[in-house]
Amino acid sequence: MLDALKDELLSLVNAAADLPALDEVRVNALGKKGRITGFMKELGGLSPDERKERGQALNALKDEIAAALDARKAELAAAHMKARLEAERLDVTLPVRPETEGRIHPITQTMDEMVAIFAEMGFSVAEGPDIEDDFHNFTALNFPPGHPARDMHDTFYLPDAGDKRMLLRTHTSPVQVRTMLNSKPPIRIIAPGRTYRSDYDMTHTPMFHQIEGLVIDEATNMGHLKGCLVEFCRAFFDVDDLPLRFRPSFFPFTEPSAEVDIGCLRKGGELKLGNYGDWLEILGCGMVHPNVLEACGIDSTKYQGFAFGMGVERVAMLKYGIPDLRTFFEADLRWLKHYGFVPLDIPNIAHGLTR
Ligand code: 2NM
Repeated sequence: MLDALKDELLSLVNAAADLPALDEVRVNALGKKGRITGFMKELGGLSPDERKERGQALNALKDEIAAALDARKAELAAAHMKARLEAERLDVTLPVRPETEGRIHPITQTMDEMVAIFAEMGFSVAEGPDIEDDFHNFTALNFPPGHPARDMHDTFYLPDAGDKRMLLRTHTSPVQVRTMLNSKPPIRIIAPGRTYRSDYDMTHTPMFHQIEGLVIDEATNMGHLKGCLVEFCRAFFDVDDLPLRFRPSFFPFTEPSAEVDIGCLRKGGELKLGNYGDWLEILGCGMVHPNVLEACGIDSTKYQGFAFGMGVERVAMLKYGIPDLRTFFEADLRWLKHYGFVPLDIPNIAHGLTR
């Protein structure tokens, strides 16, 4: 009688066409109200000898059916996977579809290009938090308490939350501060990222991007600063004889400080970069102030270095002829389609940085 049940259950197992059907077979045989379980429940009414013999036979049947269920389950799972792999087959060697709409934002593209140039010169990329404290954003950078330079930055302060007044970083310099505090010279880093100042008009947005650089070693001097920036500007703007002019300036965190202009020509509303006699301001730089080095745990009698910073939007507008700053942050898809970059065109020195 158990042989007949076994044959019936085995044929049901093998006839199950998919995983849900197989599970139904399992429940009907081995579940709480299953047929084998039903026979198990009847064991209590048998004599000890009968119970022993019948119990062994039922256990053997149960094991055999369970094994058959497992085997069929593996078979069905493999068949299911094979069918899916066939149905969802992809040819990864096909070219990208021409209707692909996604674009890299000009800000991202510009920062990628800058990073590629500085990486080639041996710089590493450093990052830090957008929410900073007074020490990393101002104090360590030689802004004295109450100094007007702090107001100059139109700082966004966060609601007071106890011991430390937090703010949105007004420049990426706190990243350099953190790098100096957490590592030893020689240091050669760039810090690209978002910065915030409470300012909104034709030429200012409350969130904008900066890229800053920092080099520190025992004999780093202003000649190195100049060579580095000349090399960068010529590569970035793709003008071989692009002249640079260093004008004395002031920043709390550098001494001496300079503003850098690049050569240009203004004619009929157009702007051309090159050696034409006119000048356009492009970045700020200087030798890191000894007070900054000391605040960041670096011995200013042994080490010196240079730093520089520039606005990414301004430089992107210049390079790609984008006339209006505010359009960067309007998320207008038609604008992005026009000024954006095709995703697979990733800049690197070998392919050329400009197109
Ligand atoms: C600029 C201009 C000049 C600068 C200085 C530092 C630090 F942390 F080393 F002191 N970081 N960035 C710096 C110097 C930034 O931006 C216009």
